[in-house]
Amino acid sequence: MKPHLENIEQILKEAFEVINHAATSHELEIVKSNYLGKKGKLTDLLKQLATLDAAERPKVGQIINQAKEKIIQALDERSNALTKALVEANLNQEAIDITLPSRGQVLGSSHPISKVRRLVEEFFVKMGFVVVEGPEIENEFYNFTALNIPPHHPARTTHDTFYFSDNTMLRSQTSPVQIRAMQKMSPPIRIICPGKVFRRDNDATHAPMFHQVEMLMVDKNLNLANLKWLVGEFIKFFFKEKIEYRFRPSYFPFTEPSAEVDLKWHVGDSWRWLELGGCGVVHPNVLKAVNIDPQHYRGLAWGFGIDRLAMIYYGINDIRLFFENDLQFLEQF
Ligand code: 2NL
Repeated sequence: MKPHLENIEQILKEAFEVINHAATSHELEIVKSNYLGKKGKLTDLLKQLATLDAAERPKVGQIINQAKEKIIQALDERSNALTKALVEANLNQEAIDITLPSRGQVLGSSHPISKVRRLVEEFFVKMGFVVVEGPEIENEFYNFTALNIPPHHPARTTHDTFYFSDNTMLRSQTSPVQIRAMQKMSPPIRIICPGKVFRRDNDATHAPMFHQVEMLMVDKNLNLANLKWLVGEFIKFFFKEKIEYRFRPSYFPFTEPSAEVDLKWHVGDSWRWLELGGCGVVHPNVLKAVNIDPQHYRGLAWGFGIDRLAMIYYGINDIRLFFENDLQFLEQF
């Protein structure tokens, strides 16, 4: 069959029709191959040029090539239109409706230990004390020796204290902070030292890391009555009610005399004496260790657990609840 010009017109018309109806780039690929591929309709016509007279060949060849160009152009245009439509459809789908109501934000809250610590600090700051912090990794001198804790005291053993090496450990109380403070300040001193302390203990009432706050004042003419009054004022402030409390004689290497502070606390319908912490008059050896003359100055000290205070205050019977980070527990405060 010879290539006729009418055939070319017919093929072109048909090609434009299918190109403009192609809905995907895949369909366009098929159309392209049907017309311009190895066995495509225009390719067929070009192959048949050989059957024409030599005089006709250039003219018909040119017309076929022009038709080819037109088809390529139509394919390009359709392809661009399809891409553009696809992009627009995607944009519409991905559009964010900024007028929709938001899901709201879940606000966090302070940890009960932080709340209690802040309340303790509030009381002492109002009383003229300064809040002092210090390192959690300590050495033997600050953690034990300066506190008049003898060389073979059980508290010094690896059974009770976390050691890094012979002379480096996690502090087992916040007292080293007070030792450091007494080295830097001169009396009158009024400080409280809250922070984390570490002991090798782990059960419902003991955690290997817990929080302590220690009070220290150094001045002339201080005595045990001043200490007992301060403890009473603190209890009144903290529990917002008048609570009975008592000093029970006790022993610490760093205080003499020493006492344990008990609170008369309601448990259900009855009441019990609960231990709040220990206190005492600073031992002369402790003052000597920081070059304060015990002939002229006296120290009062008091240490209690923040976690324990929080347990009494909120009626919690397991200290581990504070450190599990269970939101259902924490959200109650
Ligand atoms: C307790 C007992 C206490 C102290 C801590 C202290 C500090 C210095 C000198 C003397 Cl620098 N004492 N601190 C005194 C008595 C008791 O804590 O059972 N805490 C939970």
